[in-house]
Amino acid sequence: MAQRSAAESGAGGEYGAQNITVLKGLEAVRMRPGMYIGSTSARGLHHLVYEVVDNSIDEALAGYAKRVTVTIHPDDSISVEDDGRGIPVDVHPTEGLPGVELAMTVLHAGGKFDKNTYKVSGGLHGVGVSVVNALSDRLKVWIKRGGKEHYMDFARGITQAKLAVLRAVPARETGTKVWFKPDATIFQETQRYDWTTLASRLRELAFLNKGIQITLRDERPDEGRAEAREEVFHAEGGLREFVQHLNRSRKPLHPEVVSIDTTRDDIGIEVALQYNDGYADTVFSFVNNINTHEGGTHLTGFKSALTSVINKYIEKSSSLNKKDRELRLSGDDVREGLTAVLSVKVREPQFEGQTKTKLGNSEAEGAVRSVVNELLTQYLEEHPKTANAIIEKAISAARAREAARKARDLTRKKSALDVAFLPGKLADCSLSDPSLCEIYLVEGDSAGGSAKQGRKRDFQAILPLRGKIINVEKARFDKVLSNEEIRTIITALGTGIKEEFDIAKARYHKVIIMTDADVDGAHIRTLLLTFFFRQMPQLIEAGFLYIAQPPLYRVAKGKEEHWAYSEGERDGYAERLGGGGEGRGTVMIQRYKGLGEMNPDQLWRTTMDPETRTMMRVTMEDAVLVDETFQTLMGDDVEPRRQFIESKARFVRNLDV
Ligand code: 0RA
Repeated sequence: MAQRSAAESGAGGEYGAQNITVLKGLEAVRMRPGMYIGSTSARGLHHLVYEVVDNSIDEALAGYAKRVTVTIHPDDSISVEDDGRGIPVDVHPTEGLPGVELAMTVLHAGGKFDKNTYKVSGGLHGVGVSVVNALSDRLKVWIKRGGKEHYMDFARGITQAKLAVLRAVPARETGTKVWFKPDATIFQETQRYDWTTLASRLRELAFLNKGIQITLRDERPDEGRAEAREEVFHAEGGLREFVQHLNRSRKPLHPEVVSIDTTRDDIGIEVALQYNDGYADTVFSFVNNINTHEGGTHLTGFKSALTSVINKYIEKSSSLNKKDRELRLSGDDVREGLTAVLSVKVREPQFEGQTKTKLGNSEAEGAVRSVVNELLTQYLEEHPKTANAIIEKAISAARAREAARKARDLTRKKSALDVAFLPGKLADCSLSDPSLCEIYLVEGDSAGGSAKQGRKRDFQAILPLRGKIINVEKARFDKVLSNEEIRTIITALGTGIKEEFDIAKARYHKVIIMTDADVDGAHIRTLLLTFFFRQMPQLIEAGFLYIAQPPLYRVAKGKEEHWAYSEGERDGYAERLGGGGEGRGTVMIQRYKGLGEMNPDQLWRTTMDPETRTMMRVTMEDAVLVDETFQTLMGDDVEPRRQFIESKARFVRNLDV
């Protein structure tokens, strides 16, 4: 409602029928922003930038723009500038408004005035820059085109200044600059842009779209830094460089990155891969620059072709003995130690799945499969050294798995993960509806004891973890499975694992990691997150994984007590209690190093009571960033890990509240 009255009184004069339609459209965006940008949390705030950047990337992919610059201004407003053709400014023959005004005020107007341009952005983004306009307190656009600089101004989606020419410029100077300030009444949770989040997405875009130069500037003042922070992302090597970057702290098994870049059936297909000496499989897939966390047809095509090509190569290898030649490798075998990026560009992507990040287009499967089949076969034939390194790795993976299979009594292994054999230390809840139930994975017996006493036993289960949790980044799957704590967790969750994983069998819809607020706690939390990220990503995708937030301090005076979750909060409470001067007694500040220091009632009130607790939900929003984080944390380099753990709180970046 507020926007309508603003429109009526706003500059710009008469409003005809078409303007009312426009207002209704943008009003809908302001009423239900989540429908258009997913959420109004930090994630949605950053989405605004990606939306505007996507338009510039499209202009670059069409062959016109070479540079994109994103600037974070001191007030957390953003500008995105490119050197493309400039958004059209001529008046649309039927709509009666300049192209730029249509783009900024009509939902999905993006390609309307330029049907021939091949637009790749879509799906999660691609809702159109008008959505950014609707959700910005203010948005301004400058366009250099046809020897003139044009300007328009909007407030909450409503035109404030009609298109005007500011000045003459040399005709060869063209481009678009969009500046916007997100509306704080919409983005109530946070208005602050995170450098690392933006940098990681822009770096990814530079890898995915070779040749484009993307600059990120941060003009916000920072202690000890006079100059604006700036980083330029630019990858002439595209996906090859992406894979090198992902493998930078891993040991590659062959020097060159294998890559494919071609078009089939109107689908652009790019693949790059390189094996390393680790055990994890790190395969990222993208469709039109969007990370397809849930995979889809393109990924299926890639995986099946990879398995088939490697099996065929082994079959034909005269250098192998007969026994090896007859091996049949599984998908897991051929993906052990694999780092790969698959990027496809599809004209009309169909996104499916829970988070709409799964490609549904059936034609993509066959196109990717046949391209990878042909070109990877050819590559291996032409590069026997690389081929040998790859098949050696895959054969050793298959051998290890087979040996482990034989050594283990299969039926016993199965029953050990069966819910009928629930671990004795699990204090289960009494309700049986999983959607109501939650399980706390608690570090240590003493905290486990407090949690058991403090919990509501009808819906809260407690699983104390006391042994060492294996680092899944450094061990093969069967070794991971032999880890006592991991088996206990899998059994308690009831979902099974790997091929047998079934989210429908989850016994709890909230799995809550609760560890101490110290270095050891951060380490255990990281080990658990790594396990879930690598072995049960579906649990994270379903939104079932959480991190408990126990308080760091108790600030009390007399009968009044407060729980502080940061030093700032602690000081705030201390000042309030101390400054009042009226109450008797002194202000007591107690620091909680471990959960075990809280009594059961305190643990319940501060950390476990659904009415009052704060928890962080773990998301897969940026799997690439998460992968990097885990590499830093779990890889062989000790120093970055030490630094990282000591600055514990950084972890929060990968988590959504
Ligand atoms: C459609 C047509 C043309 C340019 C653009 C869109 C365009 C949009 C954006 C958004 C940000 N930067 C942009 N750069 C270009 C040009 C059509 C023509 O010149 O014939």
